[in-house]
Amino acid sequence: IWNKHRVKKFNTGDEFQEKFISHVEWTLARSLYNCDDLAAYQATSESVRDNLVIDWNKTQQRQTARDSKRVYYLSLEFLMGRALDNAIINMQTDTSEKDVGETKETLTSGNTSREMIKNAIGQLGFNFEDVLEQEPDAALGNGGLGRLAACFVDSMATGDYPAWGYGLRYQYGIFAQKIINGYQVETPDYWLNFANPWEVERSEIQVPINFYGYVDRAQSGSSTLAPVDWIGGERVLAVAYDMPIPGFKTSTVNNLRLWSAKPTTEFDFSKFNSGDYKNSVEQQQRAESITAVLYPNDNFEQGKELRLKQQYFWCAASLHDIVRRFKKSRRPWSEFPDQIAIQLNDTHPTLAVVELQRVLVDLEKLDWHEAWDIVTKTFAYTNHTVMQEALEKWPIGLFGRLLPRHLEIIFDINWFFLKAVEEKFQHDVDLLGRVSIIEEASPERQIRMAFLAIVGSHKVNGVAELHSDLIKTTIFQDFVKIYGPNKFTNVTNGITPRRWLKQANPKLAQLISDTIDDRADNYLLDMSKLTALAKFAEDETFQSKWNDVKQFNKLRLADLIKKLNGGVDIIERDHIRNTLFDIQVKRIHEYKRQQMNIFGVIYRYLSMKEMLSSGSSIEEVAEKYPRKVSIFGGKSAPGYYMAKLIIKLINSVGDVINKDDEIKDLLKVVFIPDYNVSKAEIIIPASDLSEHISTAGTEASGTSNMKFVMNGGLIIGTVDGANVEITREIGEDNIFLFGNLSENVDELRFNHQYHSTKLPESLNKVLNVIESGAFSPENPSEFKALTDSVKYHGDYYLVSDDFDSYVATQELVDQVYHKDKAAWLKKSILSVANVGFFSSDRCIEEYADTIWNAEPVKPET
Ligand code: 26Q
Repeated sequence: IWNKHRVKKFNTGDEFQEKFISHVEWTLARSLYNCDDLAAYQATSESVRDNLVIDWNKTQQRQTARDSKRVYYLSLEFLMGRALDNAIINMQTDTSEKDVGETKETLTSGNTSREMIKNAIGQLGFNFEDVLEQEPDAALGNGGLGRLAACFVDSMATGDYPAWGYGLRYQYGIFAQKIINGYQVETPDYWLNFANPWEVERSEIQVPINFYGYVDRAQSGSSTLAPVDWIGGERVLAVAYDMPIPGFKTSTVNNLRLWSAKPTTEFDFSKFNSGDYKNSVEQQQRAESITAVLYPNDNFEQGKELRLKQQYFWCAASLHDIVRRFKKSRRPWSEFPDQIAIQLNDTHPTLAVVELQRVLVDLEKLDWHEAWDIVTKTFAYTNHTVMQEALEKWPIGLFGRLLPRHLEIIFDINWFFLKAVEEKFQHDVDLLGRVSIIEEASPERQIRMAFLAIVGSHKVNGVAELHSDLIKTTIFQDFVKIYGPNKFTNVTNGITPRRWLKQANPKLAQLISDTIDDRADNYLLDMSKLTALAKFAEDETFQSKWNDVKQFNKLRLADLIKKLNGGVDIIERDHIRNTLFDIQVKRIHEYKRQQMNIFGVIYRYLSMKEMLSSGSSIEEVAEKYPRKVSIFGGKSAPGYYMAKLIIKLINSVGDVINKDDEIKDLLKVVFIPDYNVSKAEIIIPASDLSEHISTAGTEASGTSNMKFVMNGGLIIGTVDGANVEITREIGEDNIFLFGNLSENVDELRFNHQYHSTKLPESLNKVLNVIESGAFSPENPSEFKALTDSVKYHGDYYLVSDDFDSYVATQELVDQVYHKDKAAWLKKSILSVANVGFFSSDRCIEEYADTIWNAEPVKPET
């Protein structure tokens, strides 16, 4: 009977419409007469989801039946963005050729899934793009690390890996940014305001999680390593919410499981009986605060108890789930690491290491060493930063109160680790203190989570070559000595070309598939196919088509900017074709040096004004400083004073420059509020030039650099993070590098500290003008903290050391862009031709081969 009534996928435009209407009428309980864009979005999503659900169930069945090694990606952040368009694109199921001319309206005709649904929705009276626009971003992340996790789950599904993501279902994702009087103002992200068609609540999967309480040694007697009981003092439930993760051109649909906190059904009867009903209920409700909000810090750690609670809640629930699934296989514990690989996305999930040890020793009664062997073979750790302020440390007082048993286990782990180190390096007296997981700090000892993650893992990787080298020679140097160099490895980051090329830039994707004769978009799975573009790099007709695509995307961004600016154009539309779009969008951070960018803009502006006042004509000015718009976007952590001041400075400079008629629209400054994934999809394809200008050695990898290159934008950048490998892949003629190298950073910083270094004349001029109040007449000292940082506080980010080479390189950019458009287009085409390495598919394959030892589970064809 089950077979007779089997649910069916829609496969044609007609069948889609039937589903759509049934969802409008039944699921949404609406009629066609009050079906607005939002309802159309919901009905479309429900319909597409129905197709996914069928494959999702099959995938889980298949992976269970095959019983091969599974991968779990633990990340506190998944910056997914929108799901609908991605799901539709990934629905392309086969590799058949697209019919040119006549579009076959079925899902099996290759490239047409998107067009098919677009047409079907059009016939129902809706505009496809408007419908897609209704979806709020799933913004459960801060920036690079969270978006990386999102690209990874996409690639893991696409590569048919049996892999799940585990994270938290925050009620509020990263805050929405408003700009009021030039200042960032944070407002809550109400992403769950309307029903979310992309999640399934698994209300039957509820894991009890304990906090606080005490350790009861009754069962262990005096022996230290024996199992003990942890009697928790507070208990909440973790409820699973699942999101389907479809692969591209495969029926594999993986799972992203996000945990949500809710009160237990147990009731505090002592309070209740004492008549304190209200208080008792209120305390229970507080459980929900654990998953209420994402911490909005990027690359900065703050030792807050609620954050630690989030981490444990999530690690304990995920591990419980993983162990439960393993136990169903009835295999011996020794096979756990053969069946399971767990990847730690930074140190945020390091408690999972401790929790697994606790489960094995205290609950499953394994011998300590046997358990520890299983643990270390299971986990691997990815580091994303070398910056001290981002390294997680927990004061043992706070930690021990919340997780008393885990603190004991950490001390034991540390004891065995140090003992082994001592045996091996008897002569090195300082070593033990340097590598101890417990830092002897005042006022209190702290747990160094990165060291715990290293000790608890069999592999540690950085995210770009330079970064992986740096961690081996700086923060983890001693551990290389202890474990040997093979424990430390590199996996250079990547991005998914489905979202960042096909979805964000349909025009370029179309031009590529036409040009390399790949109508079924197989290049999105094998990016080496893009090298076939190289032979058109100097072809005039092709260059002109390439340029038309860029022009289209620049207009699309100009439309967005106009909309955000209350319907008023900032960019001169008639001149867009010869306006250089210079873009820096990413989290605002001193190390990313948006301040250097805006100082450079000010310098350009002052130079233009000087030319004019010393008698040059506007044509002469335009010759030297051709048309350009500087576009910024990004959020500051709410408590990060300097970053917020940088935002204000950018907006204030924009206010002055944008209304200066004397320079005749030759220069504009735009700050796009509320930069997020869906805005990135519009912004990135529109760039001629993007800025990746971090102080050398500070940006672990960067991933937007890859996104810009994949969309035909050129880069101005420092020799930092993945810029190094981008240069190697696309060729040094095709990137504008400048600035000091990471090996000189320490010395330069030392000089600033101990000798009075002289500012370059150019930068001095800029800082003086800022201090004069030119951009803040009502408060001339408004930006003092920014100018003082360079002048008097050691210029930690080396703006003064890189400024002149930055300005000179910008002038070189102008000359190539405006004097030799063919050369520019050639660089752009060659960049895309050679960007293939940066597909996250390559990256996931490297993790699978060198760290997880996991194989794909292919759907039967
Ligand atoms: C830690 C403790 C408490 C609260 C917050 C945090 C926290 C949150 C987010 C610490 C760090 C982050 C995010 C870090 C991050 O995004 N790093 C970036 O990772 C990218 C992917 O590997 C790299 O490309 C970037 O270079 C790196 O900055």
